[in-house]
Amino acid sequence: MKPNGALRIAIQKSGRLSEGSLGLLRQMGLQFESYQDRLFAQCRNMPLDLLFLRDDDIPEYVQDSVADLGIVGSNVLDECGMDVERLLPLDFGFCSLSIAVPEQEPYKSVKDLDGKRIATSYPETLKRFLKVKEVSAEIVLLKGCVEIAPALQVADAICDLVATGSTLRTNRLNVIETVSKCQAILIGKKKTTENKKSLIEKLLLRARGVQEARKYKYIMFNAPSKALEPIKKLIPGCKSPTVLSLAEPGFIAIHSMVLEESFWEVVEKIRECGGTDILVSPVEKFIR
Ligand code: PRT
Ligand code: ZN
Repeated sequence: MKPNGALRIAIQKSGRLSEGSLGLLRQMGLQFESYQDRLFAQCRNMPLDLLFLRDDDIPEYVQDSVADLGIVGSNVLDECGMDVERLLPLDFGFCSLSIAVPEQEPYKSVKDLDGKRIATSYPETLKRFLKVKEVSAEIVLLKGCVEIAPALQVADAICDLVATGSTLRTNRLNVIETVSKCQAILIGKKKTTENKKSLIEKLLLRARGVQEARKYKYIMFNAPSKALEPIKKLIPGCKSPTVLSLAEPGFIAIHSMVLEESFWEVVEKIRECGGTDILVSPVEKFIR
């Protein structure tokens, strides 16, 4: 593949981060085709090429300037020790790297694992964690199926990624310690040209815009004019809510952004203040 001067972003070809990565890039307004068996795609509306790779290879490709940007799990990044810039946590691919033990075992914390064996695919991250906790345990390196190590008596405990927790439950394992909270992260190479830097800034602004939008709902409703003051306290909006007068005297329409996490509590209080006809819509982009 010849370099064409375009910025290159590496994303996971097929796996847990693929859908989130593609979805984010599309919401950032990038137009491209992606097919399962392709390793490369050109953006139609921006000088940007996409590389589809195995997640473990992405940090090295970015460090070695094969790609300018990459999307990878923070767990992979912590483990590989590559020298890259962490540009933006992306709010998807959430999981935690956790230490778990068989249900019937008496271990309550990592301290109880002194002198024991812990199976993991994350030896470097675990080594650092054990050092901080002053625990001396043998690390058993496994590339996959870490969860069956205790049943096979290959290890006394495991250190693996947990998302829903169902793998642990199936294998009758309990978490006793969280080593790190992980999510997808946008990384970039340490040094880049001025041209590429300004394009990266543009992409970061878009990515933040998409992320911010996901946190909010846009809400519109009617209320008696006298309820404006208490309602303003409930929904401060960006600066303050938009207030429009209705044809019927004594009534107003209010528009505002509401945080998704407190949305239902706010709606209940708006109703208590006399708010009615509440319309809610998703926010597609939100640029501060
Ligand atoms: O082929 P390639 O090397 O690219 O993919 P991969 O198989 O190495 O990675 P993949 O697709 O499994 O994971 C990619 C990234 O997704 C990881 O590096 C994490 O950042 C993130 N992620 C989020 C997870 C999970 N959740 C997750 N649950 N990665 C792996 N798991 C595994 C975990 O190892 C365990 O086996 O899922 C199992 C536990 O899941 P629950 O839901 O049963 O708890
Ligand atoms: Zn991998």
